Amino acid sequence: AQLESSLREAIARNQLELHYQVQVNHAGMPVGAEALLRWHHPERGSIPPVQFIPLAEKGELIILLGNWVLETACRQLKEWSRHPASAELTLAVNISPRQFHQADFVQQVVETIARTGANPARLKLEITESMLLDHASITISKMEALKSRGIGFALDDFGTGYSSLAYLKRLPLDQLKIDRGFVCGLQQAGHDAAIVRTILALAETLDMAVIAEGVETIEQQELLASMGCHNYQGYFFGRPLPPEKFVQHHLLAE
Ligand code: G
Ligand code: G
Ligand code: MN
Ligand code: NA
Repeated sequence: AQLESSLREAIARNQLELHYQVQVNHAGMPVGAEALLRWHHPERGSIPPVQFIPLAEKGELIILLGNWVLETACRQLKEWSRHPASAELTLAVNISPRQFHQADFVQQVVETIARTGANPARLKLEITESMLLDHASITISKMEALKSRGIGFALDDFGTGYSSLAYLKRLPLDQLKIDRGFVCGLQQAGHDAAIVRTILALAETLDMAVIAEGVETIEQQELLASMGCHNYQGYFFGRPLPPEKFVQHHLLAE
């Protein structure tokens, strides 16, 4: 409860910030970013999202937080659109289940895009398997309403949940994100390499793009490339960075 009231304050007092982690293509060129929330607490320093997002998700606070994230991300997209080096980047935003299941979620997204002038074709919403299990037909119609306006969808942490293939086929997804747990285990004996191959084959069948998360070494990147995965995100390519550093480090270098 203590944390909850200070989180409310954090939103009001500008203690929140989005950091951006680069996503690269086969040539290592930046093609997009994932927005990741950071909280700079005046006394407690930097509080990682795992310590406050699950808490916010228990109540209405996640709606406030989610709207702040969406608004900030869309403003960032608008800002990037002004400069040739960043104009083509896509921006992935994590959407919590509770936020997605709000009756006016589609309207919120559409209004935020209109208000900020962001290009919807550059916005990607990251959802997770767990939120797809209930209310299938409403979920699909919401996704389709947003897709018809150009917004993309990525399925985060893919492989860790329980989506049936039949269900996955019905969803208008653009991209599967291979969970970093599988990338981490790629070089060890075990099933992770086989799972990654299966995800890649599945994505091809369903005509979805794939990105591997949590790529930390060149060996992992090369293995993934040899399996046919050509988009990557992870510390090997860059940590999440505040907006100015993201541009300096990834777009203005060389
Ligand atoms: O940035 P970090 O690796 O610490 O993120 C930890 C977790 O918090 C991840 O599961 C990530 O998806 C989640 N997360 C980070 N930023 C956001 C956000 O803006 N909204 C939501 N709903 N989750 C986020
Ligand atoms: O659940 P989600 O995929 O949204 O979480 C992304 C989280 O993964 C972020 O908190 C980010 O900081 C973290 N992350 C990004 N790249 C790497 C990586 O290469 N290794 C590890 N261990 N974590 C990473
Ligand atoms: Mn994510
Ligand atoms: Na993930």
